[in-house]
This record gives sequence, structure tokens and C-alpha cells, in this order.
Amino acid sequence: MKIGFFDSGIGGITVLSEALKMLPNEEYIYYADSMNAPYGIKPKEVVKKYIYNVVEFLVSEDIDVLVIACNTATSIAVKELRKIYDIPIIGMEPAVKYAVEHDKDMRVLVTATDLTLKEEKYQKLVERVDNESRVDSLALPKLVEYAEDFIFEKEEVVSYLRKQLEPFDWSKYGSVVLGCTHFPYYKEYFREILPGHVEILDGNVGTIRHLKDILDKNNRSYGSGDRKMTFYYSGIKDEDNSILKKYLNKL
Ligand code: DGN
Repeated sequence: MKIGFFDSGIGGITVLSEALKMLPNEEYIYYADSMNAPYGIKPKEVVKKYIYNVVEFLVSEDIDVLVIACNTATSIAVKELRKIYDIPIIGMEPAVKYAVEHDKDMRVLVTATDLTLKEEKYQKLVERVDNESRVDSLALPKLVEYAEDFIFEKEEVVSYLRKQLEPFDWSKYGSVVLGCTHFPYYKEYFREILPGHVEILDGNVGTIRHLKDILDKNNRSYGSGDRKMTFYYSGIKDEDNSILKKYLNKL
């Protein structure tokens, strides 16, 4: 089974790492569009063009299934891509439904990119599941920049995060949703700042479970091959997968 993954950059590696645990014996091709990152603060039509280029490339590599390991790209393009290509396409969705249902009386803070939060897909999701107006949102664009620049220095990142999270009355919140695939790199920093009762949720495991379900439903065979990994960096092949390994080691 050849599984294509892509993200505006290296955020989708946090999703890929779950796939490697649950589906270890597949052929993976990961495309980080890092030269065009970040997607989350650019005009939608520009980002759409980037996405179509990447997907066209991955499909030309004969992938059997595509994982859009990027909330922003999913929000903007998943519907149209599914109309164009006849392979299964799996997208990301912030775990808002789970968060709202899980903790009945508490508020939920969804963190993501500006573009994800502004998009109709997200607005509709909140409308559907948040009947009591308990969901708030917060864009954290700098975390994407930090991750792309391989900045993991605790003090710098924690001080940015602290500033962003400080205005909230955490006694009212039950969970924080990480609605951008770059954010799980910093999960331990969120944990350090937030009080213990606040759960930190991401959609990565759920996405890979969904991938498995889709493969089963489509009668696609998996699990019998050897693991193979190819990593592209905006069209350039990373011959020894050094970028990929560097980030996988951070998880
Ligand atoms: N990792 C992407 C996401 O999940 O939305 C976005 C990163 C970006 O380009 N801003």
C-alpha cells in the first residue's frame, strides 16, 4: 500500500508518526511544502494552488490513498480534491466534537491557524456540535514558524505560549484542542503551562484510525509489505530522509 502524506511543512510528521505505529509495514511518501509554508496566514486562493500542485505530484507517484495531514489544507480543499481524484482522501478535523461532548459543563479552547478558524468548514463544525456556546478559539501562528525553523528551546516557546494562554480563566476550561498538526511538537509545553484538569487533545490518532477504516471499507490490503519511506521537501527529494528523522526524533 502506497500512502501519500502532505502538509504545508513538517507538521504532518506528527500524524505520520501515528501511522508508523498503527500501520508499520507500508510504503509512505511524505511531501512537506515547506518552501511555501506557512499556509495558515496566506490568501486562500494562493494556498489552493500550492495544494493542487502537491496533490498532483503525489497522485503522479501512484499513491493508493492520500492523507492531508494539515488542518488548513483540509479546510480549504478536501471537498474539491475528493471530486477530482478517485483515490480515498483522508483529512484532518479538530477534535471539537469529542471535546464538547466529553466535558459537559466546561469550556473548550480550539487552537489552530487563522485560516482554519476562519474557514466555513470549522464554523459549521462548531455550529453543529456547540449548542451551548462553550467553544472559544485562538490562532497560534508562531508555533508553526517555530516548528518549521526547528526551534524547540523551552524558554522561548514557553514564554510565547504563556502570553497567549494567560488571558483565559482556566477554571472554566476542560480542554484545549490542538487543531494544527504543527502543535503536537509542543504538547509538553502546553502541559507545563495549563492546569492539570485541562485535557490537551489532538486528532492524530483518530485520523489514522479513520485511515485504517477507509482502507478496510475499500478492501485495500495492507500490512504485508516492507516499510519504505520517501520524503520530499517542496519537490526536492531528501535522499537520506535526514529532515524526516530529525523531526520524528522530536516526538
Ligand atoms: N500544519 C498545518 C495545519 O494543520 O493547519 C498548518 C501550518 C501552516 O501552514 N500554517
